[in-house]
Amino acid sequence: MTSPTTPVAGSPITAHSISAHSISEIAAGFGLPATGARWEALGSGRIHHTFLAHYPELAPPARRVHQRLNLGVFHHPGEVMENLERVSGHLQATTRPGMSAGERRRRVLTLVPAVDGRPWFVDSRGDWWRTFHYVEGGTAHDRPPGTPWVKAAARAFAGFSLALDDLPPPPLKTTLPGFHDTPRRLVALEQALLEDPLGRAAETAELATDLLARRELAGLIPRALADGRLPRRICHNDTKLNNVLFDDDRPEVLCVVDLDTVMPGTIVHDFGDLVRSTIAGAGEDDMVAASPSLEMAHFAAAAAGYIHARPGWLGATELALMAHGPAAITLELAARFLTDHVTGDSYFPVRQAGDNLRRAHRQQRLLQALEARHGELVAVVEREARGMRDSGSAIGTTPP
Ligand code: GN1
Ligand code: MG
Repeated sequence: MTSPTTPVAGSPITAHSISAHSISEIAAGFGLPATGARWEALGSGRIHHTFLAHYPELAPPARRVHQRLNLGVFHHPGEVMENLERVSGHLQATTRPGMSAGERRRRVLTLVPAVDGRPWFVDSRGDWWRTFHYVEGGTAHDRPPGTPWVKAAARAFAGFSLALDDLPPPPLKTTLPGFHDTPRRLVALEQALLEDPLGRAAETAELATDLLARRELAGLIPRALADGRLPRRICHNDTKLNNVLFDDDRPEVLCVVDLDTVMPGTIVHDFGDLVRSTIAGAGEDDMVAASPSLEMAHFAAAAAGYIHARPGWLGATELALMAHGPAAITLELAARFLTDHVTGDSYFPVRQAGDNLRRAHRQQRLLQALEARHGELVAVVEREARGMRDSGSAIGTTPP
């Protein structure tokens, strides 16, 4: 699907590097008036290139979000778009009855079709573009402004899975096979270290050894999925805090975004990734000398948001594994960052060489902090689940 002119995954593109010609071509592709359009880079996603475009000539003037798909990551963009259309169409149709169409577009990510009716447009360079209505009054936070934002995000991601429970068949396409197969991620790291194409393996040896020693943790969730104890649900699979848009003024989620990895998975990973992205005092790119201190109130808010999204919706194995989710997903991301460092930073864009190594170290420290306080995490999940246990569903302190 890639064209010779498609830059490799992670190559930089800025609002300035988009030519006026491309802007007109893409706007026209979506039936938008290019005259006077102003584009700026939007958000801090690591995968696609996202722009906010102002269209003063629309009546009334409006903003749209244009996104260039990363074909180096998603090799079947048509399947990604098929999933996205189905998911957003289902959410549009089933949630918030009685809401005006305009308001619903602030609550569910809404595609603008291309002039040929398809949900994407391929430009003359072979790049794939899609366009969304802009969620006016919505803000993405890389760090939670406070605990209520974490709880709101947890409720929104849980509600997202619940709302997709009755998505009619066929199953969604698996857009990234093995995305949360943590043992496979460790194997990929081992392989990268063996091949060592850039001679970077030696400097990472201590970190790599530490990560690779955690095979037991890596296999815990995949094993429970494989033997059927852990149910598969339609999950978001990329539940970083900045993948929800909050109301500008309140800790209320307007819209869940970044739907490319919505596919069957487990809530334990979704819960884990939300915790991973909210529990440390600093963000993924901020280096700290020592282990981060953990915001336990954020953990409790995330657990409460998930568990109470609908009474009794989580099963015993889901509850029993919840406290393991953050460590498992943190281990996985540490391995992914480190693998990318060793193989030349082709997946996660870097500003300078070493960024992905630093990110991997940071995730390792978070992982160690999570492990050190595992008992407390279990106690919090148990406390939040107590109401459910009283009503008949059991939760153990060790994985079943
Ligand atoms: C990527 O697209 P974005 O920035 O929300 C990545 C996630 C990582 C995250 C780490 C499809 O998410 O898996 O956890 O970066 N998404 C994909 O920042 O690989
Ligand atoms: Mg994102």
